Order: sequence, then C-alpha cells, then structure tokens
Amino acid sequence: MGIRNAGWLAWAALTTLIAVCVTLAGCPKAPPQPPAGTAVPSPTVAAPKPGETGRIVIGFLVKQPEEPWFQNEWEFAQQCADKYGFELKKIGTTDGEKVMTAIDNLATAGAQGFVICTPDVKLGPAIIAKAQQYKMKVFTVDDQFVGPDGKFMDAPYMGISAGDIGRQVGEACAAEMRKRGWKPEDTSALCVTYDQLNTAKERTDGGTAALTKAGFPADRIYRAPEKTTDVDGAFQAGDTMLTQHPKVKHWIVFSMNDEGVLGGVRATEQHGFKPADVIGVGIGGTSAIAEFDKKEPTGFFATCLIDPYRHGYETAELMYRWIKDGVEPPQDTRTKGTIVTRETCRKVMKERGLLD
Ligand code: FCA
Repeated sequence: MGIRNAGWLAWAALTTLIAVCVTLAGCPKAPPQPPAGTAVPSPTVAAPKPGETGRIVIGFLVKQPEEPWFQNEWEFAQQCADKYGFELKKIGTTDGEKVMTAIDNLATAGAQGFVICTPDVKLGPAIIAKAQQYKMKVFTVDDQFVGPDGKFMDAPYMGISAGDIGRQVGEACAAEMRKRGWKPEDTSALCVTYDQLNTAKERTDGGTAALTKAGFPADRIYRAPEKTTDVDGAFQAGDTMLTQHPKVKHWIVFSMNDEGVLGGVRATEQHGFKPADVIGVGIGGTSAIAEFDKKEPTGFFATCLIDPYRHGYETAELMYRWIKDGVEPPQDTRTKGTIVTRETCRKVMKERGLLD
C-alpha cells in the first residue's frame, strides 16, 4: 500500500470516528429553509464535471476536528453535499504540514476547491499558492488569512461579527453581576485571551469594552493568554491567574469561545468557587449545551449562540455554486450571535434548526 493510500485510509478512519462521536452526541437537524426571496439553485443530483472524475469534489478543512463547533460545521456541510450531490471531503488539519498534504490529496481526488478554517492564519499565502498551483478555489471560514504585510488577504471569508458578539458577552456579564448584587471591589474578571488570532482578540476586546462601559473597573479585568484554544489551554491560563489573585470573592469569566470559558470556569472550581460566585459567558453554543444539560447549574452562566449552519452549509453551498456556475461568493460575510442561558439554549437552538 502506498503512503498516499495509507494517508487516505487514516483520514477515512478519523472521519468515521468523528461521525460516530457526532452521532452519539446528537446530530444537528436538517437545515432550516432560507427566508423567502433568497435565491437558491434548484437541487441537482450528481451534477456532471468539472474535474477528471466527472464529479464536483469539495474539501472542508478544519483546524480543530475534536471541537464540537467544527463537527457541526462538517455536519451541515455534509447536508449541503447530500442535497446537491457533490462529494465532500472533511479533513482535520491541525498544522501547516497537514494542510499542505490535504491539498495535495484533494488534488489527487479531483477536488475543484475547498473551504478552510486554517490552523494558523499566517499560512494564508502558502495555502493560496498551493491552491492556485492546482487551480482550486479557496473559501475561508471563521479565521481569516493574514498576508506577510500583516493585512487580511483577498479570499472570500465568512466569520462571526466578533466585536459585536464580544460586546454582547460583556453586557451579559455586567447585567448578571448587577442582578446578583456583587460589589465591584469584591469582583474581578478573568479574560482568557488568544491575541495572535484577530477574531479572538476582537471578541475579548469587545467584552472588555462593554464591561468597562458598564462601569466595571478596567484594572480588575485580568488578561490570561492561553497557549491553545481548548478547555485545557484555558484552564491552565485561568489557574495561574486565580493563584495570583487569591482575595477575589466573585469572578466573571469571558473568552473567545465556549472552550475558553469552560476552562476558566473549571479553574474557578479548582480554586473552590461555587457557581453562585462565578459568571461565565461563552461564545458558541454547541459546547455550552453539554454544560447546560448538567443536573446542577455551574459557573458557566450563558453563551452567545453562533451559527454553524451558515458557517458549514452556506460556505459549502457558496463554494459549490462558484465551481458549478461560476458565481463568485461574497468577499466578506459576518454572522450574528444571540445570548442564551441554561434555560433558553436548547429552545433557541431547536428554533434555529441547530438541534433535533
Ligand atoms: C474560531 C474559534 C472557534 C469558533 C469559530 C467561529 O475559529 O476557534 O472556536 O469560535 O472561530
């Protein structure tokens, strides 16, 4: 067996495993219907060409395949592939080398384009160059490519309205703090940051701005950089910060995503804080739901629900139409968020077609 075949087998095994995990965790529902008046191409079964295999093949590459957000994007992208009859190759690309190998493999499979959330935004120029070499189209999702000049690159992008969503998070924290009657002098905020990623920085900067606007003292917002954007990375960052500030009685926790806040909240638990003394507000929804489903409430109070349907189904659909009909996707699309709590999360997700 050739190395390439071995790679594809490993890929197939990984995607099957993830599919099983997603199934066990509860699949997202069929996509909601688009609003009246939205132009939707009529479904076609197995549209012929381009590409050597006579089929349209599209890759969907994500930086953290273990994160529920990305598994949801894949689920919805797959629904799009099933509707239009194109082949979707879902590939976890956790580093630059894996991205480059994946693009080579996609070319071998006859893919005409891919949607990608890159593991490192600075890989943008290398990814574009490789795609151009194979005449593949590239659509960026969630994290935006950055060029050597530090500026965003010209490639179609769909991301969340990061600043606004961050501000919604800050406002929700401030409102809940008022409701609980916490004194500012007893309270501090743990802000788990990841400033090297622009969309992450915009989110935590937005949260900080809204908190200070609501009267929260700026010098009591402690920024804790995480090394990795997962629960463990945030836990490490939070744990260090909490050790440095032993006199704080109540903690607000916010970050770039649910994982950042879950890690921060786990750190407060480790330091003996009860849920009543912690207000964590995440960004995401898919990871928050398991926390809200726990029998007893935790310090993870709310999240800003974002939209994996648009980021998965719609990006795949835009790529499909670009390949099949030559319709250029919009250059920059920003999606919105809605604050939900333990009480409302499941209901709102169902209404939006994000849960069965
Ligand atoms: C980034 C984060 C993800 C998700 C996405 C919309 O890629 O890493 O957790 O928040 O943006």
